[in-house]
Amino acid sequence: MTSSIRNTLNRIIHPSALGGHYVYNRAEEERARQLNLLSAKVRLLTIDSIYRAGSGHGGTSLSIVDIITALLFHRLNWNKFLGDVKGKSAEDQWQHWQNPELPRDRFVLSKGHGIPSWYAALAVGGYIDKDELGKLRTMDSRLQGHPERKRFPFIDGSTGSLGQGQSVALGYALANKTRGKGEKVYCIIGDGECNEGQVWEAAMSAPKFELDNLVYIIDFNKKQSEGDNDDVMNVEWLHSRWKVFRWHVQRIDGHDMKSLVRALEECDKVKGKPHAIIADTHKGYLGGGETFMAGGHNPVIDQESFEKAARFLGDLANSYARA
Ligand SMILES: Cc1ncc(C[n+]2csc(CCOP(=O)(O)OP(=O)(O)O)c2C)c(N)n1
Ligand SMILES: [Mg+2]
Repeated sequence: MTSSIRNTLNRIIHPSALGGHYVYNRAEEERARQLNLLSAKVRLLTIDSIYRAGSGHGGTSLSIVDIITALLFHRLNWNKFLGDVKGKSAEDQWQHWQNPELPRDRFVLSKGHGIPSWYAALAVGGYIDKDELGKLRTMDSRLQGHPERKRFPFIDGSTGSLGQGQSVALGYALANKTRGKGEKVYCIIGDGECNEGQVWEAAMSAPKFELDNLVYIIDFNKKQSEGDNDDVMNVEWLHSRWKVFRWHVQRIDGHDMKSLVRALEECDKVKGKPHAIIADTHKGYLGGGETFMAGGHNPVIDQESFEKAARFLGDLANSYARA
C-alpha cells in the first residue's frame, strides 16, 4: 500500500475527522497552561542531564514528556506518598516505597530507554534532588539509562527489553482488580515496540479479564531506532488493531495537554474494557512546533544544540508563566 493511501485512511480513522471536537472550559485551559509550564521545565532538565552524561536517548525521551507530565502532575494518585517522601533520604524513600499496603496507582515505562524524562519530571516535582540528575548513566548511580526497579523508588517495572512492560502492567492490574483495590495502572509503550509479539499477547488477555483499571498509552511518534516505522515494520493500523482486540481506544494529539488530560479522564468513565490511548507525537519534540536535533533517536548532544534548545525552552517556559 502506498503511503499516501495509508495517510488518507489514517486521517479517516482519526477521531477529529469524525467530529470529535471538544470545547474546553477555563479551568481546563488554566490547568493545561500550568502543565505546559512544567513540561517545558521537564524538557530542559531532560536535555541537560543527557548532555552532561554524554549519551542517552534524547529523541525518545522528549516525545513522551507531555504524557509523563500529565501523568505525574495530574493523574497518578501519588500525592500522599510523594508528600510523605519529599525531602527524605534515599533510604527513607526506599523503605516507604516498598510498603505493600501503600495505596497508589502504578506506572510502567515499557519503552524504558525514555527514562531520562521521568527522572527529570521527578526532579521538577521536587521528589529527587536536581543535582542527582548529573549522575545519569554513571556507575552505581540510581539513575541508570534504563529503569531499575530494585535500585530506585518511583519505578514499577525494570524495562528496556521491549515488549515486556505491558505484561508487568497487566499483572499489576489483574492483582489490583482481584483484590478490589480500585487503583489504576498506566503503561507507556513505543510504537516500534508494538512490533513485539508479547505486546499482542497482553492485548489479547486484558479484555478477557475486563481490566478497566489498565491504561496503555502508545507513543505514536512514527519512528524507532532503525528509522521510520514504515520502513522497518508498519504499525499504521494501530488504532483498528486495538479495537479488534476489544479495547476502549482513543486517538489524540500527544503534545496537547488538554487532550491528554481529557483522554485520561475518559478512561474512568468507560467500564469493563481496558483502555488504549494512541498519542500522536514527534520524536525529539521540544514544544512550540520545534524539534530537537532532527528528532534523532539518541544523538550525542553538542554544546551549540544544547544551548540553542535551552534558550528556546527558557523562553517557552516564560511564555507559559506569563500567560
Ligand atoms: C526486545 C528488544 N529488541 C530490540 C531492542 C533495541 N531497541 C531499543 S530502542 C528500539 C526502538 C524502539 O522504538 P519505539 O518503541 O518506537 O521507541 P522510540 O525510539 O520511538 O522511542 C529498539 C529496537 C530492545 N531494547 N529490546
Ligand atoms: Mg517510536
